[in-house]
Formats: sequence, structure tokens, C-alpha cells
Amino acid sequence: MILTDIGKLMSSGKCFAVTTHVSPDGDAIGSVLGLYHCLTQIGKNVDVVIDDILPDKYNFLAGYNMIKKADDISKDKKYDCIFVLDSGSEDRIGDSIEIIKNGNIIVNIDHHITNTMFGDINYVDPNAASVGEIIYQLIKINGYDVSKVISECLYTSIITDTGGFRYSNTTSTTFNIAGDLINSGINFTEIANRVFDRKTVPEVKLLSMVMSTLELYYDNKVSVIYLTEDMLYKSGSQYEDAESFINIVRDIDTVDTAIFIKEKEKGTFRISLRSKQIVDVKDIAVAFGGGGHIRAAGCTIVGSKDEVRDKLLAEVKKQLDGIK
Ligand SMILES: [Mn+2]
Repeated sequence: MILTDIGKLMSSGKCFAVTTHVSPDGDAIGSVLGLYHCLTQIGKNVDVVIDDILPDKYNFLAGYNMIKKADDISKDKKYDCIFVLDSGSEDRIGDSIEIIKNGNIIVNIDHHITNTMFGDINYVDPNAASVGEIIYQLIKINGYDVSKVISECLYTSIITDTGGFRYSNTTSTTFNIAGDLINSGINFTEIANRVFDRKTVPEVKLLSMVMSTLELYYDNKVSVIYLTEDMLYKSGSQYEDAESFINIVRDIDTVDTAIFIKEKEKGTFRISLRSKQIVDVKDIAVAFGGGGHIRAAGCTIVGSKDEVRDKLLAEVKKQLDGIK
């Protein structure tokens, strides 16, 4: 019902903006570009706005090069409708918040259970493994064409957020949608290779620096790694290059919970959390003002590196001990 209401807005409006969260991942970029292509195919005027550096590895997606920064958009530009995708709250979209003030209607489409329902229309499905799945349903239900370029974008979304169909959020619906996308003739092997396998020299240098910081706690059940600004400088890499590193230390056989502490600026740390079975990392992220999913979440904490780590470990221990 909500998806058909959103479809009516898509057909009646003329000028749209589509945005997503800072530190954009494959789901964010794939879903905004998928929706962008659908809207342009039906003759609409669309700005895609992401207020951050884009990871190079998604540059194979059609439309990547026309993604704008919030600064590129005139403050007076008005939109019939603004889509905010994959963002649990308004403050996740950085300076794009300035753009969404110019929207007649804000449509919030997301799959984070912690979503704050900030839109005029909210479609939040925590059972969807990726926002790419929801955009697929939105396009299909309203009778629009899921073209090959759209399929490439949405397939990228889906494999990113399901870890290539391996995470527990994967459902039969995920496979059905992916199957339909494959039928459009996309090169899914190449997409998986781009998303998961290809690495640059600076990225591998950064990987070796970050992995050398590995610390283990509580009988090796918790792993912690660190990223500093200095490492980015020395390796010549970008912050986004470290996106997947946490998976490596989550994969350690004894580990349930992995913590990645990334210095954003002096005294401010962006935290990524992953778990396998025991710890609900969403609860930990929420305790520090962040959000996410049960097995993957994030937050920002101010303090010294050691203070930040100790605060996080204390919260993880409560859950490991069954206190929470
Ligand atoms: Mn997502």
C-alpha cells in the first residue's frame, strides 16, 4: 500500500532528489542509483546527493559520476519529492539535511529497525536484507521496468548487505529478487569481484597496518582493531578503503563480537560493530547514540582511543555475561 502511494508520487512529481547516509556502502550507492535510473527512465529530473567521499570500487555503476555533494546543489532548488534511503535517522545524511529542507515530501525508505521515522512517508522493512530489495519491490509493484542498469545497481546493494548471500538476514525473497535481477543479463561474477575481491595497493597497505593493531579480549571472544588518520596518510588510502576490514576479525573462529575503532578526527571515533551469535550489537550502538542491525551496527564516540575501547568492551561484557 505504502509502496503504491510512493509510486503515485513518482509518476506525478517532476523534480526529485535521492540521498543516503555518509560513509556510503554498496547498499546505499546501489539503491540510490537504482532509484535514480528508474526515475530518469520515466522522464523525471533527478539529483542524487551524497555528502561524502564515494568508495572508488563502485565506480563501475552507471550514474556513479553524476552523484553530487550537498554543496553542489543551489540552496533555492525545490523538489517535489526527496527520497532518503538506507538511513536510520536524519543525522546520518550529513549536509544533505540542507537539501531535504527543500523537499515538498520526504520519503524515508529503510531497513534499519532503529529508524526514527523522520519522513512524511516512511517505508521501513527490517525484514528486508538490503534497501536494494525494497527498491526492487517499489519498482515492480508500480509496474516500472527493472532494466539491466537498475539490476546492476540493486544486485550490488543486495550482495553488499548480505555478504554475498551469506549473512543471516538473507531470505528466500532475497534469492528470488537476485534471480530476477540476474535474468536481466547482468554480469554478476564481475559485480561480486568488484564488490568483494578487488583491492588497490594502498588498501592492502592499510590492511596490514590495521591488522597489526589486533587485540583480543574475554577468552578471544571479542576482537578489536584500530584505524588512525596517520595510517591513512602513510598508506595513501581513503577512510572508505577500510570498510570491509572488520569482517576479517569477525571471522576469527573464537570471536563472537568484532569492534573497529576508526579515528574520524582527533578525539572522535567512528565505531563499527559486528557479531555472530551472542551479542546484539545494535543495543551497544544505541547505547552510544548510534543504530543498526542485530549483527551489524555503528556509532560515534568522543574520547581517547583507550577510553572508547573500554566503554565498548564494558557494554559487550554485560551481554556476554548475560546481564543484559
Ligand atoms: Mn543497508
